[in-house]
Amino acid sequence: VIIRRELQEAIQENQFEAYYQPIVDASTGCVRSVETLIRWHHPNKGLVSPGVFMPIAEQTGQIIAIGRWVLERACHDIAQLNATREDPLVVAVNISPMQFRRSGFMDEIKEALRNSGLPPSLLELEVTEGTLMSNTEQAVALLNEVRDLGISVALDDFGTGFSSLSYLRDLPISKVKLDRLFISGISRNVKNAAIVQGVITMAHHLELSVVAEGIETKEEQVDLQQRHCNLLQGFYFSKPVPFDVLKYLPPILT
Ligand code: G
Ligand code: G
Ligand code: NA
Ligand code: MN
Repeated sequence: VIIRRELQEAIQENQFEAYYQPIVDASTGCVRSVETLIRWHHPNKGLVSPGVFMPIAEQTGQIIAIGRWVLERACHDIAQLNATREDPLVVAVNISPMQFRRSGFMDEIKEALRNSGLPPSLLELEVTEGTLMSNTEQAVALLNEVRDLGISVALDDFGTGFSSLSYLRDLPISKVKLDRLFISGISRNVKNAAIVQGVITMAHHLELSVVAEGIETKEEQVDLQQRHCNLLQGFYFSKPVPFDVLKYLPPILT
């Protein structure tokens, strides 16, 4: 098992690495943004998935230090990459529930932007329904503050948690990320297709853009394009890659 001490060492000895997964414009294949996904190079166990250690870090509170590291790293990397690009990339960072609820969170964001020089309009926060559920009033206030800074917010894993349609109506978000649970094999599953089409139509009427996660095949890409989904993400275009690989990815992925 992974224990607190190992995570403490990981934090102190810089065993984490930020990977980035491209998100493309559905109609052009242009890479518009990247989602930051943390990886842990464990000294003996090799690469450990965040699905394994992030829940533990959330319990121990170590998520705060790890989350701050990710935010700093992601802003720094993408600001650096943007200096070499014509069209700047947006960088999306996953925010855990505890991170989001903590009082120092806004200051951490401002600090990361200041340190990196990344414009706020190029930062996007990914939060899940669960993160917003616990304290809606406080969540709305914080999301407003984030938006006032010019940072955008995406509702992640949409449809898998305790989805509430009032979130789509009331929260100052700009994007909905459809969980890959609904995308996988969409052309053979009429129920998934119905849900996906419904969410896309509804989101567009609410002036939200839609990202389909977990695109793994050409068939899924074409299906989502035909449904006018705005953005696509998944192994079909690229797996999450280290920064040194991201730098050399082609600007269009089709
Ligand atoms: O990349 P993937 O297996 O590898 O990620 C597994 C889970 O870990 C996903 O739910 C993802 O949102 C989460 N995750 C990955 N990186 C981060 C991060 O930097 N912060 C938070 N809070 N979660 C992350
Ligand atoms: O919870 P969140 O949506 O942040 O998690 C993203 C997770 O999805 C990461 O673990 C990432 O590696 C994974 N992922 C990204 N694209 C694909 C895909 O096309 N197929 C599968 N199976 N997983 C994917
Ligand atoms: Na995410
Ligand atoms: Mn997701």
